[in-house]
Amino acid sequence: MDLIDRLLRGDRRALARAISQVENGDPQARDILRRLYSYTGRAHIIGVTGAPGSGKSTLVNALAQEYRAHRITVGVVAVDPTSPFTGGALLGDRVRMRDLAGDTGVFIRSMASRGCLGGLARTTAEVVLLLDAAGFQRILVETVGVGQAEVEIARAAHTTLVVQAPGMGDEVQAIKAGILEIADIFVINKADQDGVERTEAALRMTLEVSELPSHHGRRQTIAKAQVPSRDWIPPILRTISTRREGAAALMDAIEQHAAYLHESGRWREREHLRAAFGLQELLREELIARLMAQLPPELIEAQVQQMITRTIDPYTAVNALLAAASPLAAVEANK
Ligand SMILES: Nc1nc2c(ncn2[C@@H]2O[C@H](COP(=O)(O)OP(=O)(O)O)[C@@H](O)[C@H]2O)c(=O)[nH]1
Ligand SMILES: [Mg+2]
Repeated sequence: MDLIDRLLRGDRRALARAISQVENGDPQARDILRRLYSYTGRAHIIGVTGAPGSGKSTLVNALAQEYRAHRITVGVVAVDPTSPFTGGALLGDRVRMRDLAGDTGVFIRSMASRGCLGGLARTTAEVVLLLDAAGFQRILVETVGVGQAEVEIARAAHTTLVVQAPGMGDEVQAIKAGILEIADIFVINKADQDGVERTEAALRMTLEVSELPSHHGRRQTIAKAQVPSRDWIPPILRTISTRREGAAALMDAIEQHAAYLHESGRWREREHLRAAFGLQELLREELIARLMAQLPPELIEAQVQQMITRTIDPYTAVNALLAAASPLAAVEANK
């Protein structure tokens, strides 16, 4: 039986191998993803984002156990910026290993954020596809919550959890622009620690009067209460992940969000966005790769040299390179 068939039957070794191939940018990976794509689209993808140390890994572990208690299978992708590519698992991962060891209904993969060929967001999305094809019903994606790639990964989820912890400095600061807009559920973890009330109050205040851009380019202040009732209002939940407290309520909220997405038609909308975004990314990458394959490095260097001496401007340089590459590419995009 080949790798694809084994992976579709949930064979863990086949899945692990396919993931490695995706991470390493193996030429076979693309073929695997091509053949598996029609078997994907069944999993509920849940992004978990927040500052380092807020307890995301511990929370994911607690959630995974909660799902397993309900016989729901779980795949976990942890995007870890600190561990080296082949490196050792962090504390959170070791805790996960211990609690979930030997359970075939769980599959955990930590990925280093540096060294991924083809970009972190795409590699993560591809690993999620593999877990989806392997039949995992929920896929938890843990990211750090800083930087554009992290926001993109969270955006690729159906449901995004934003995790905060008390006593981690300026709470309002932690709720960065962009994070607020991607949050479907807020989790205040470490609810056993001092300052949990203050953290929640700060979060509520930010949510109640949140600034949203209007359609006319002006910024408009609207109260969340004015949002039509069919819309989802992100709940704020407290957890103590180290004791698994609040995990059941969090799982319920996630399931409610999935139900909301289906009933409101938003699931379809998100799938449409995900597909359109994925297509655009791939197209961009593919175009660049094909273009670079056609252009001699000396020609590019010559443009750079002329730019340095201000003999030409970058726009003219780009046009010259595109003209040299192919008749199709020579057509200026904005003419
Ligand atoms: N007191 C307390 N500590 C927690 C809780 N959740 C996680 N931690 C601890 O916080 C530290 C960081 O947790 P981790 O899950 O690795 O955070 P991450 O960096 O966001 O993934 C670890 O020492 C955890 O044991 C909690 O609910 N209460
Ligand atoms: Mg972690």
